[in-house]
Amino acid sequence: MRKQTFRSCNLCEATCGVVVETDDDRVISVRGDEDDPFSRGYICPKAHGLKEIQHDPDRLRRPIRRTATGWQEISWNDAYAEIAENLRRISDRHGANAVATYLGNPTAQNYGSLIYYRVLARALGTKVRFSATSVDQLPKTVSSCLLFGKPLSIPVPDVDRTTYFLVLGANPVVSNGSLMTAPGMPRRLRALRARGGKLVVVDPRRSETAQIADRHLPIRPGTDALFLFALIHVFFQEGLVRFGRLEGMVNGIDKLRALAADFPPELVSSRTAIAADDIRRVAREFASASAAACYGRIGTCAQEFGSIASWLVDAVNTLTGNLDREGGAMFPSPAASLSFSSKSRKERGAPFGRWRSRVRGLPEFNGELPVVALAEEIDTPGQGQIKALVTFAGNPVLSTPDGARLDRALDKLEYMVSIDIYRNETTRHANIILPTTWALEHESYPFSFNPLSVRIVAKYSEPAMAPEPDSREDWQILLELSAHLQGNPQASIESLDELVLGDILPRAVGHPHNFAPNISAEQARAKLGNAPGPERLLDLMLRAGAFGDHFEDGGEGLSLRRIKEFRHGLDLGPMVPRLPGILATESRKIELAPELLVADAERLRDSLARDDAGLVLIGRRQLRSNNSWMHNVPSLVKGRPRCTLMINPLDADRLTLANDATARVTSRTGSVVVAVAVTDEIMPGVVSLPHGWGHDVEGVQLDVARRHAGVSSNTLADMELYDGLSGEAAVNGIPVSVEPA
Ligand SMILES: Nc1nc2c(c(=O)[nH]1)N[C@H]1C(S)=C(S)[C@@H](COP(=O)(O)OP(=O)(O)OC[C@H]3O[C@@H](n4cnc5c(=O)[nH]c(N)nc54)[C@H](O)[C@@H]3O)O[C@H]1N2
Ligand SMILES: Nc1nc2c(c(=O)[nH]1)N[C@H]1C(S)=C(S)[C@@H](COP(=O)(O)OP(=O)(O)OC[C@H]3O[C@@H](n4cnc5c(=O)[nH]c(N)nc54)[C@H](O)[C@@H]3O)O[C@H]1N2
Ligand code: SF4
Ligand SMILES: [Mo]
Repeated sequence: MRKQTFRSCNLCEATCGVVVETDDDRVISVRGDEDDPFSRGYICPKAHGLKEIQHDPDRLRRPIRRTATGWQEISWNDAYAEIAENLRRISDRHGANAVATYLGNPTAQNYGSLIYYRVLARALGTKVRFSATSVDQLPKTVSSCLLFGKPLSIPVPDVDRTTYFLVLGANPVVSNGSLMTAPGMPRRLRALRARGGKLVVVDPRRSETAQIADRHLPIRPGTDALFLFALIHVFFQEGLVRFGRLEGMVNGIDKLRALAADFPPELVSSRTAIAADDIRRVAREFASASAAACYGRIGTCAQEFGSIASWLVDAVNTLTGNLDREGGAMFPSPAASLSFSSKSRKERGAPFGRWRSRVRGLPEFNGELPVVALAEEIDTPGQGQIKALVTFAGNPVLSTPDGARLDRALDKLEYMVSIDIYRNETTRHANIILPTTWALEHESYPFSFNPLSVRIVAKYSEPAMAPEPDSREDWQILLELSAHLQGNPQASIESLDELVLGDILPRAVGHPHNFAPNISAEQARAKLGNAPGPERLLDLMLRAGAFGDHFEDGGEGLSLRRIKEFRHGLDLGPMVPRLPGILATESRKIELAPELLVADAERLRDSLARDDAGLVLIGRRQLRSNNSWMHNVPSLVKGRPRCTLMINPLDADRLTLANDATARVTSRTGSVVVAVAVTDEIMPGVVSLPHGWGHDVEGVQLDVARRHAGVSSNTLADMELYDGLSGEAAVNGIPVSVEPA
């Protein structure tokens, strides 16, 4: 039977509304939903991947086990039993921390994964956990924690109302926005300019976003912190500091002024490659704009000074009174989240460095180690060595530094399990792969992205089709596997899920600080029904949330039932101010000069003396890629090969490299041979290679991707290169040499 389902695309953070047309279990088409109030019809080419992945013959549908004679399908129960036996054996012999976990990016797209992953982590009892966070937004979470008290209190640019948008190290025209959920970025940026606003892009490459900007300032990779300090220097020097309504909410102003005094534009200009006059001009324009927002993303995070740059982005917004104001950078108000109070609870210090990694002593943050420590924790013998690994929706072999070393390290594991829909460069090392249902087969809600969304929205996506027989959703796998690990394989999903609900409920209602103070956990429980799974938790989060019905019968507020009525999504308006309630620092103030960051500025000062003779490598996202894992979708890889090395004509001439020639690119860790694209898009001294390619390896089941293999830029990324404070991998600014191949 033909039907239309209205959903949010779950492939990136933009959450575009899509109309999925199906005929029973065939997907006929995926198109943009004109009636989605948030995205208004916008989609990107990746959305078609929703259809093609559904029908991809390479996608896994049953658990498979690696044997001496190849991969074999096995039953769910046999798979769970074997995994539990092996992980328990290893943990009994070597301790629970010999079993590590790695959580990949798509888990953020699936609220069931995120919530139920905690159950698995608890069942494993390990503290050795990694994720894609430390090649992504870790510095931003660290700085947010230090400035505002919570890792996820991340200011988001109010792109629809700003009049001056200063973008560093982000390419939202291609990435569609990150830590800024705003579907249809190209349209929103055009609208900004149409209303007389300005877009200024700071990027070593004239990116697709820079191409539609009023001004593009090419910057030497890794020097954003210097540029930002210079802006702050000018704010203080020229009397441009204005706190506005933030007056009285800010600590550390004098300390920041003193630090910025060391970084005048004239001093940082040669290192950043940005003229001092340009820096002063941006500072004046930013400070005098009616509403300005400074925003940094991967280029400011996944680099050597990621934490300082992330801090200073917020400092620039704060010093000019643009934090928490319309058109500035604001704290979103999620309709559904696991925080159930309007006022944040005071935190006692940052959850940072409470313990360290075994081999190099890298600090944990929020219970997680940086991924630059993963391979060495596996391949370095000794007490506490990782012997087993569970990966969940991650492909660290292609997505994290020195993928080749990690690839070899995975071979040394005693046991590995992957929860994943493909047998790819990482999961081919697993002993067992457990596949989850594909997005269209289960419901979804952009739970991770409500707290980063430029408008207050709520949209539930119903499944577009029934799951295939004998398949499992992520949350079911996580619960069932946990039950096996705990030696209780017979436990019912209902009883297991009751425990999950029982964990969350008492925090959600019944306390004076809750949105729903007057209802008890028991009363709320009775109103939530008996069907286990993430939907029930979503109902709880919506009802007990800021906009919820608070379990009042006939109440106007949100509940799952209510948002299901809005099939195209519900829009509750733009972001609203949240200060000071959202502050969770001990002082209940914005900490503009936290000690850890101030101390790290010493490292930045030393960098001023560096000579910048050699070439450095940066990354680049592409519209038809999604990190490493959508290259098996034929419509996304057709056409000319895209895994090319961009190089400036001046450098190409010097190295006698013509357009389309092949070059060997070498870093401390490895080398790749790749076709060259000579273009003045990229500044001299910098080369750019997209990540997520390099599919031509034995043992993967990726027929299309293998034929469009490309090379992995993370062969060149180095685990010795990281942000000195947070441990975030510096996959941008890698010293390389390039020669004709
Ligand atoms: N050089 C360089 N490296 C980078 C970056 C960069 O800019 N430059 N960017 C970094 C960033 S920001 C990120 S987020 C990371 C990503 O790092 P990872 O998350 O480790 O890698 P992905 O390529 O996103 O791989 C996602 C995996 O999830 C699987 N998957 C997809 N959908 C599902 C699902 O529904 N269920 C399950 N169980 N599995 C699924 C895919 O098959 C794939 O194995 O890469 C980082 N690496
Ligand atoms: N099409 C597509 N969309 C995606 C993804 C994808 O793979 N493909 N991935 C998704 C994910 S997981 C994420 S995290 C987001 C990322 O979203 P973005 O951060 O917007 O995406 P990037 O293209 O990585 O943009 C980084 C920019 O930083 C520049 N850059 C590199 N080094 C430096 C530096 O040192 N300083 C400055 N100022 N700039 C620098 C690069 O040239 C590049 O233009 O995108 C998401 N959306
Ligand atoms: S921009 Fe992101 S959410 Fe929108 S259609 Fe493309 S992949 Fe999907
Ligand atoms: Mo990411």
